Amino acid sequence: MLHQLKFIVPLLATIPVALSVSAVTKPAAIAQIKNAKGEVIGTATFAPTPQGLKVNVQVKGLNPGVHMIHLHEFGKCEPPSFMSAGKHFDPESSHGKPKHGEHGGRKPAGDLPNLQVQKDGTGKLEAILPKLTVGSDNFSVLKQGGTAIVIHAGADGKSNVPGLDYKARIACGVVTRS
Ligand SMILES: [Cu+2]
Repeated sequence: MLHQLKFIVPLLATIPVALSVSAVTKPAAIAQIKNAKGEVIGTATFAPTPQGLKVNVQVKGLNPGVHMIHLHEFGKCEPPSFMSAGKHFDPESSHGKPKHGEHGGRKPAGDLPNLQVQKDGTGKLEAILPKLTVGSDNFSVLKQGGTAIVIHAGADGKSNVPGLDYKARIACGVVTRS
């Protein structure tokens, strides 16, 4: 028994090192973002870092202005409304209902900072979502049922798309393992 342990203990000690190296280098998930016509207008990539899940978004062909962008709770993007993606991805909400407002004053774990789209229709965003993962847990963007990244018509009550409410969904991408 003691003889066997001598081999097992050094083996266990090397595992955390191997895990942390692969976590930094691998972009583990990707989403192809499509508009309501089904055209690909950008991508989002997801890479685990020691600080959390790093999200990189690149889009083109959108109306200039400030747009809300979030991860939503289902990996389903059915145009043109994209309501199939469900509500915001908020894995902490299962631990009790919010008391005030939409999320009880707390930001859902899958909410990103607003996306600024330039005059030429392109936009870029890099952000870290500290609570999210690419594992098999409830906080994973690859959880059972999936998640989707959704871009809205505007932000802060102001729409950039004539005829659409600022909350309307104008683009959506299902997050998949890369
Ligand atoms: Cu949203």
